[in-house]
Amino acid sequence: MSKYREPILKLITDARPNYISGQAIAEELNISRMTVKKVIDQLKSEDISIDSVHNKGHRLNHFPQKWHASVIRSVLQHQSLFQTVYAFDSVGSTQLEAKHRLIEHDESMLIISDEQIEGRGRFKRPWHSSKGKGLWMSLVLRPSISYSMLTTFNLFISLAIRDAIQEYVDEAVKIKWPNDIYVGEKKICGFLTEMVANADGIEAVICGIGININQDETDWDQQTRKIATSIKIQRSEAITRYFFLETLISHIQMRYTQFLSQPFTSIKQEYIAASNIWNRKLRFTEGEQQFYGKVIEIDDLGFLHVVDESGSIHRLMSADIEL
Ligand code: BT5
Repeated sequence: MSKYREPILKLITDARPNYISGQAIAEELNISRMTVKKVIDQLKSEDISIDSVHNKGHRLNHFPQKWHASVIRSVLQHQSLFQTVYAFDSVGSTQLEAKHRLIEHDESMLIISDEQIEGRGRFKRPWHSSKGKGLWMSLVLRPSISYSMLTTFNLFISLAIRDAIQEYVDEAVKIKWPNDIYVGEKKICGFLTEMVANADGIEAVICGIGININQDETDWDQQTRKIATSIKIQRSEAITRYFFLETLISHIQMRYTQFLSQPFTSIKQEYIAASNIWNRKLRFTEGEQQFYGKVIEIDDLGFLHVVDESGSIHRLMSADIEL
């Protein structure tokens, strides 16, 4: 594969919706027009639809079906959340890929894949990651913060994800504390945050996000069908994943900046209004312990206060909640 594949695809995506001439690409990259033509022919033989017109040049007709790092870089060129993008056709899990890359890199990264063979939720539960249908990604961030500050990270990020999905879905999108996003009684997104620390403090925060985008119910087994929904199911039409990614990253960037500079109390009312855990009896699992109860409040540090059936109060930092 030519080393000019990525830069040429980025230049063509940057020029969208206009054409860019072969001459302009050749000059920009200091290569021959013949090389440009060869690489563009190669791109066209993949899933990339490029319109080439004599005297005008080349134009990206529509976004590819698959993730391409250079197209992502072009679409997200104004963000400052991460420096490096890795896009894969298939991986075990983007979380694992992220962890492997931590050793070689010390910058922030976006790692995304069309498919995960072994996508994982919390406690190693399987995460259904059908090929080309969802958004399976891990964000590696490098905040200079203390351990104690990290407890509110999920709360800020969940608002970002909720807001992004809400831009695409009419029905109310809600947060199920601490790390699920729901539409009605069905889960549209799950995410998890892992921390890598050394003696000096937090080395990296790896946030793995799974969002169901273009799945139909038939993409899932009977069990998952009962509990999951997707943006396509909600809208009755598929969407362009690149546009959704752009929306999501801009919300995450905004909330991440907030997280670094403001306490949870600054978003607490917004968070409460966006949550679906109020005024209902829920089943809680925290470690070995299981009980039914009702949420009384979420405190200023993001802990959940729950009263169980015997009247005892539990203060939870994390738990599994069944609606
Ligand atoms: C989560 O775990 O909800 C976190 C999921 C994080 C997935 C992302 S994808 C990118 C990155 N790479 C990874 O390997 N993981 C992250 P948890 O709260 O444990 O929920 C898991 C449960 O959700 C499963 O036991 C199923 O019941 C359900 N589930 C599995 N796949 C689903 C899907 N696609 N949509 C909705 N629910 C699903």
